[in-house]
Amino acid sequence: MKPPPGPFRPDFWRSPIRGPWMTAILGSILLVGVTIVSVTGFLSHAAYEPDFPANAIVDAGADLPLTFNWPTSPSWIYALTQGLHVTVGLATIPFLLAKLWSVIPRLFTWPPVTTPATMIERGVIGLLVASSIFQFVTGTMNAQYWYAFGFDFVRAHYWGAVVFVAALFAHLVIKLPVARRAYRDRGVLKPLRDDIAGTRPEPPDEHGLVAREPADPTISRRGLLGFVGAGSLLIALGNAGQSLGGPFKELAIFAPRQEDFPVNKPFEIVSIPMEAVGDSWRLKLRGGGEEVELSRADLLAMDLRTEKLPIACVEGWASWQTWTGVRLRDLAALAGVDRATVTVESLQPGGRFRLTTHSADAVADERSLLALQVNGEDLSLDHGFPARIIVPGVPGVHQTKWVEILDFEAVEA
Ligand SMILES: Nc1nc2c(c(=O)[nH]1)N[C@H]1C(S)=C(S)[C@@H](COP(=O)(O)O)O[C@H]1N2
Ligand SMILES: [Mo]
Repeated sequence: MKPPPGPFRPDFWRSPIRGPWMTAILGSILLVGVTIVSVTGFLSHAAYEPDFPANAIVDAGADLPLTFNWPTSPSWIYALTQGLHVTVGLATIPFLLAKLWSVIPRLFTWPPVTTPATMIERGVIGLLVASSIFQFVTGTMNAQYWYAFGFDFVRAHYWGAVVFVAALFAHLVIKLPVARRAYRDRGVLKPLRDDIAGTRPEPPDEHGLVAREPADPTISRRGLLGFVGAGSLLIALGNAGQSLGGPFKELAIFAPRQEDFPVNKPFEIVSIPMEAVGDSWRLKLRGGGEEVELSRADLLAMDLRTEKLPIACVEGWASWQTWTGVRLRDLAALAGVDRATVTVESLQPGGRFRLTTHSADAVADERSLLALQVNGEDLSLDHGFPARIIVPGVPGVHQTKWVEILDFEAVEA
């Protein structure tokens, strides 16, 4: 069957550096990147547990598969895992594009399928390409605060990841022998020694990657990898600072949040009436016996603690501030319970973050605060006045602002 004209003709693709070795080396680098991104992504899911308030970081959820009590130490654990997820994710994009470039003639194979085996192989590739593009596009959009999708990002990105990992696994099983052969025949790094003048096409292959009628080289293989690697490094350097915080923030020229202490959701958009945060505000403690009500003055008269702790947002930024407030475990004791989880309810009338549950370990951690002040001053309305949660190590989504109710639930010690 004669292929249609254009890219379906094998002589259309002429790059002299396409071939199994080129694809293998790009795939190997990509594999390192997507492994880091996948592991940290699933960890983030376990830490975030988006099904508030049935939140898997509470002990009650610990018997579900893939859930565990996310640790509170070190306090920067989530800033690290999520910083890696976002930064490595973004820095992997140039390698993803280069890898797709290296195999693009395969997209136009004619006829598209010949045997049931090629049908399966191409189905796997289709899923892999579609899910990786979906993951990288939605992830980048989310980290850039561009919520243009008409679907729930958290769920879609999670299920996209499940499809991606499954397709990647199948792809590895199918393609590992091809990569190994390319490395065995060409050497793992040997082709990087050639300059442009010494760059020769790989020998003809049965996969159709090597050009039938190669053009003269305009870039060496190491030139291509250097170019892609430099792009990747630039993206990494321009973003990593947002997760490192402090002086490194200055370097985060590509990050959407340039300020030292970002506001995730400003007070004015969460529809909390001004009266609710005025003098009549009372914190309600539940769980033991009768409900306990405390004013801000009551709280400020308690044993106050000051801790320097980060807010680490799922979207990649982290911000270290010095918080002052009352320990959650002191409030649990006031409510009349000892070891307990706490479900936090915000004054915010709607939205995903109005309810959060923290594990008993988080409540017991002496650094976990109901914060009243930050950096020596009263919290601003945007940062959660009259009171907010600050728990070390957890994602920012659990650092509930404008707290109204702390509902403790005793657990077996
Ligand atoms: N009630 C409420 N609390 C909230 C949020 C929210 O939307 N509503 N956003 C959370 C998220 S996603 C983050 S990252 C932090 C950001 O805190 P900041 O605005 O003080 O920096 O607040 C958390 N607490
Ligand atoms: Mo966040």
